[in-house]
Amino acid sequence: MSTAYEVNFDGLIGPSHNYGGMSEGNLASARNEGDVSNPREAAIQGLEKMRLLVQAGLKQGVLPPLPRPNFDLLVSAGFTGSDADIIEAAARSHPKLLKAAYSASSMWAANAATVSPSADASDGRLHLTSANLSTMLHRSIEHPDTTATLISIFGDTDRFGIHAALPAHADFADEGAANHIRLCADHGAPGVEVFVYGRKAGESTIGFPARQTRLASESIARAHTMPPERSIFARQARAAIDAGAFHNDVVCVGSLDTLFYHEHAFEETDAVLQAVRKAGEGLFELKTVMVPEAEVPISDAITSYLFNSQLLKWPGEDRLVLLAPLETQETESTRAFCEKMVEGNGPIGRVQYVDVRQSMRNGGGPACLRLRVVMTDEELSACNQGVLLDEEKIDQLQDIVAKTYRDKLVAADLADPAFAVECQTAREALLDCLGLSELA
Ligand code: SUG
Repeated sequence: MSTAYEVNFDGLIGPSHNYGGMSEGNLASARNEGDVSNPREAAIQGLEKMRLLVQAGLKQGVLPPLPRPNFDLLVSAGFTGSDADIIEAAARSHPKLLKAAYSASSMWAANAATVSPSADASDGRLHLTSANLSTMLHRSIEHPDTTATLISIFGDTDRFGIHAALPAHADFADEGAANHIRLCADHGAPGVEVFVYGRKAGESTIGFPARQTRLASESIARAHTMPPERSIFARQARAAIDAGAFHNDVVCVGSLDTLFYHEHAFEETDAVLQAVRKAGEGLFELKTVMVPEAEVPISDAITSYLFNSQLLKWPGEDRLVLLAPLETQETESTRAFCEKMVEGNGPIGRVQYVDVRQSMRNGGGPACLRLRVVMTDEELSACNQGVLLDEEKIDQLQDIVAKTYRDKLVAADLADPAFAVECQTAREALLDCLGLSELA
């Protein structure tokens, strides 16, 4: 077994971060629609979270914001002429479409792709499949640029398998790592991958959309050459989706040998746990922390984002650390649960709170903001070094953000063609800093 690290690639929050109210079934997105956003503060909050991990000695990477507005979307909708003509016409006749074209939603990197480390895959390569995000229009436009970004970072095809998104049909709806859990003894050891889905292909559901299908999950497991005996398919509880858990990572997080989940996260919890234990026989002993509804009602789990936390092996600490949003500390039931949990002798020994409020108000907590990529030393050396962060690089990125991002943005601002130029200038400076100018 080679040494491997969990590298967290966070989505760098883009200059067009705004509260569009565009995600049905995501309660925070609906609640904050039309509010004034602060892209500068959002990006700084995200970078400070990355800094915390760098300071702890963890490996941290970053994914740049995607080009916004997405002119391909606007051109597909029949708008023509210069960039300014397109923006002005879209603002007049279809402002909602312009909002979608401007969405900074790629910040939620947990939805960028599904990742299977080389220790899991039969072909010994590290696999990433871009998510088609086909359920929400503003997210469905991410994947071509995401795939291009992944190719720029993980270009060595002998080591990395980068897969384009699945077909953009409802049967293949895929939201990436937000519905995927990897359990193992050690990051570099073979693991069991749990693919969580909300519906089957062809199945119609009522209520909030189920954004992941079993067919999509199975297709990804096949493409990643996952051994069937270490691939588990688990159904997300319908009640959780209807309560606002639009992704499984809103009610569950797993890391190493530990699964931290809400009582109502899965449709058949016992069967899921039993399948994981069986698949993990000889590899690891599953540890579970179940949060009962009686202590934390699912509605509190969703508003506080208790589970949308990063569960980390923190250098120098024996037990895992839960990096949770401040909202978890401010919600009585979740704070009380966390206090009790760390006093016990379970696998999670500390909870640390971080401020990612700008993202939270669109339904994205600490876990949404990062894509976990387990990488060996050789894989780390083979990837684009420019996206791996140290504090100096974080300072440089923060300087660019401070100089090029606005601190106030409302929907009406999107109608101004000058804002498109502003977004482009900011992105080019960021790409340059990250050694990714080829993406400009
Ligand atoms: O897809 N919000 C995102 C939040 C994604 C959170 N990701 C994870 N749980 N992994 C979504 O619903 C809202 C954008 C807006 O309304 O402006 C949004 O897209």
